Amino acid sequence: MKPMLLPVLAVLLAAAACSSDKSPLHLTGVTEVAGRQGVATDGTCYYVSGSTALYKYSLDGELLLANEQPFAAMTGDVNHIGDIDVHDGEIYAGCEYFMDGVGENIQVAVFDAGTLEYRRSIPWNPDSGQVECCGLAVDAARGHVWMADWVHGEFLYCYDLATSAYVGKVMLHPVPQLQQGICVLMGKMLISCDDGDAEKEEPDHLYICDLYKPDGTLARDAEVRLFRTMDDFRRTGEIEGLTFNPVTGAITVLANRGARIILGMPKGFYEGYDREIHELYTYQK
Ligand SMILES: [Ca+2]
Ligand SMILES: [Ca+2]
Repeated sequence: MKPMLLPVLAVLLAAAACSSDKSPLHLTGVTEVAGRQGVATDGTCYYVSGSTALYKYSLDGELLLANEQPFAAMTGDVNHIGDIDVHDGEIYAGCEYFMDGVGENIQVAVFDAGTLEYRRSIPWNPDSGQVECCGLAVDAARGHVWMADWVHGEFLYCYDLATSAYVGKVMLHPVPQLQQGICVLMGKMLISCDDGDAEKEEPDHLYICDLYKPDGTLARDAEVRLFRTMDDFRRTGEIEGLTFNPVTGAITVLANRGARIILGMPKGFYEGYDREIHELYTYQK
């Protein structure tokens, strides 16, 4: 185990052992960004996804680079990016053509983290049953990349990082509703869910589960537990992607506020807002 991962593991284990009210994670900073979908960090900068764009920020929140034509070099129709991850100098982005409640041409699109240019894709296996990709996570230690499904959230779907082969899926119990982002560390999966209704000022939540058996193979089922109630956003809204900082052990979550989103459709703004604000909330033990 790398020494730098020890504080990260300590955060995970301590937080998982606590109820949401006793979570040891506290808010250390809020940074406004341009994207509304996902976030990833390698400890040196933040990568942020909008629905149709990728951005690179310094850890202080300075915009360093943008790619607002990320689909130009990709094969087939693509119109949506969900949550993202970063691994070994590359951004992994859950991409698809989303229309009428289902995704087509679902893929893990890989971009150069230095230039934000498209490199290649891991295609989805339609026979897996997955019909949408809201987010993904790279488990570098196990050589896997996982995809989550906003429409049918019963399963998480696993692909081989080296060969792109479909490995299998793990069933979630209970099923987290309206998943948005996922993030893996030490075989545990954190899941962000937009399950609080902003109309009723309900907070959204993070959940945690184990995806592997002790022998390292995929579990058939995973028990999902509440990790944290996100009741400290500046206004209730839409939680999106999330990431770990592998250097500091901080958890960063992207959240949107201000826009009224009813059944997934924008319906104007809440009082005091004339636009939707996208922010990174960072938490540390
Ligand atoms: Ca999303
Ligand atoms: Ca919400």
